[in-house]
Amino acid sequence: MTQGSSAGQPDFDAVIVGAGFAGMYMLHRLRKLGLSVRVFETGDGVGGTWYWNRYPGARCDVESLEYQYGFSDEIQKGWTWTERYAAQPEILRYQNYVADKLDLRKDIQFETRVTAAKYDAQSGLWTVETDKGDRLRTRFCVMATGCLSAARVPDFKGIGDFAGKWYHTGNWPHEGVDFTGKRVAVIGTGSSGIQSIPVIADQAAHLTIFQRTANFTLPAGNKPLSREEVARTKETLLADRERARQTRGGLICFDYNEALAEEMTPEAREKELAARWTQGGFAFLGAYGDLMATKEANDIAADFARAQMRARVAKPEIAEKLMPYDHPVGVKRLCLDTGYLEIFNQPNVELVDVRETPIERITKAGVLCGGKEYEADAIVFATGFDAMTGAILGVDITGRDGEKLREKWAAGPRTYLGLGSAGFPNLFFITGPGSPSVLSNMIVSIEQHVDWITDCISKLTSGNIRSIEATKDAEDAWVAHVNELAAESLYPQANSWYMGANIPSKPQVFMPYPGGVDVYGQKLAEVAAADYEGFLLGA
Ligand code: N01
Repeated sequence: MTQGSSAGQPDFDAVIVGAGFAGMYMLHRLRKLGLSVRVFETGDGVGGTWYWNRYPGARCDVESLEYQYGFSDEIQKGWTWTERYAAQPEILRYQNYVADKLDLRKDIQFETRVTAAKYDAQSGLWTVETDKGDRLRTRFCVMATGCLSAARVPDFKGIGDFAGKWYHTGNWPHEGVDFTGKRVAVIGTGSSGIQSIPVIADQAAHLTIFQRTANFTLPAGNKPLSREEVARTKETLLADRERARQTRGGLICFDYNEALAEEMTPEAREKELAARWTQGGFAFLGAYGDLMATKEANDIAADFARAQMRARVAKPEIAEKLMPYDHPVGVKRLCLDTGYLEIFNQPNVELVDVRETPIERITKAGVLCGGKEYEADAIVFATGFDAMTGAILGVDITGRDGEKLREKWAAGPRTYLGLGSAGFPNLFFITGPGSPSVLSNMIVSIEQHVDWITDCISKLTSGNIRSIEATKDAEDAWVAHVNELAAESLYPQANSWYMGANIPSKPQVFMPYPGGVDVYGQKLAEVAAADYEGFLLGA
């Protein structure tokens, strides 16, 4: 436990909250600057999202060869991915390999949750408190808390009455769960549900799936990577990463077709959609230039996707229930699955549409829905996260004038560039709301932010500048800009976690920046080159 040093003196130059991909790289960069750094991490190991999400079937939906750090040739050359889409255990092993390689753990305090951070304008220091009783001062505070890390179980009545065991996909027991011979209920059919359901269906005696929104899903096409593919990437990764930064999504595994839907013949469109559907992954959303921009263009792709999905389910009435009709394709996170729709052809699998018959409560024996009790020995909540803001606001953050971040963000997050918030000096968010984050390859966006924050802190320390803080004007303009871009897109047409719509009490604001990693990166560079225009530098 660390108790603060004498008044006015920091205990550490920087505190980083979280030891996932973002916190690990931030630690590495700040240490290289010669700063003293302490990382606090709730888990007992590194990994963040990949430490917690150990549910059966958990796998990344970005290809392994792109979902890795791109800052060190030595690190990437020393690691060999085995599958096109890495499973959670392999990603966690990779993160531990990086932690070993960079000797990161000596500066990480595990099993410690940061509970509060308060800025003192006089000393220019943050006081950080933890659930283990630490209380220390730091000059810089970096929230590397992840976008999808605050797991959320909905407020169902009666959970406490349930006689069996229940689990949340985002907080899965480390020892694993054996569902063999059990009656299992899964609530939620987003990415986590769609990945875990086929594995659970293989084990369970009976599986009941409670679906509120049918989702677009396409076969992941996972496969072992060939030696040649891996070897090729080892030669090109650093250049590939540079190219990825110049793309919309931080990915180079596919290109966007710039032609508009109406400029293509129906045959050419069909061919393009089919090729991208077979390729797997997010390539499908780049089949033509206006696929994510106009409803008419999107409808063509959505019809195509539904036809592909329908063909995988034997019974037409079940297939129909699994068809997403209420939102354009791609505006909720597109799901990649391995055998998801086919499991509805199994006799031990039952689908309950909770829009037709809402869940009334959890009972001692299972789930009461539409007046019928579905008995279960175990319930899996694949119900998602308090996304993007949940983990940040989980810490009681108090800024320069005593303002609470929770209050400031009560009507939705307010940041400049997703990096900082006015009134909260020297507080940085990695992939915060207002940045491309969840709409991109997270590793590319994490590196983009960590590099920018490192350069910024380096300039402050070398220039004896005490603090940096977003101005209110720049922040207001940025929030308005993000809202305008979102309004011009199809994103607001879905009740998605991008909009905060999965949490009844959450304000509905589109949170990520939808303008692309390339455009955003350009903006970051311009701001830094213009002496941090839009930020206030304190002497
Ligand atoms: O969570 P989700 P997730 N009653 O919010 C339903 C990333 N990720 O953990 O859509 C009944 O998407 C909810 O219904 P609805 C990825 O970015 C990546 O699956 O709100 N149902 C929905 O079906 C992803 O998008 C990977 O109507 C309720 C589900 O629960 C993000 O994490 C893998 C309900 C929640 O889906 C989150 O995915 C996994 C209620 N009260 C996750 N409340 C990969 O890389 C919620 N639901 C592959």
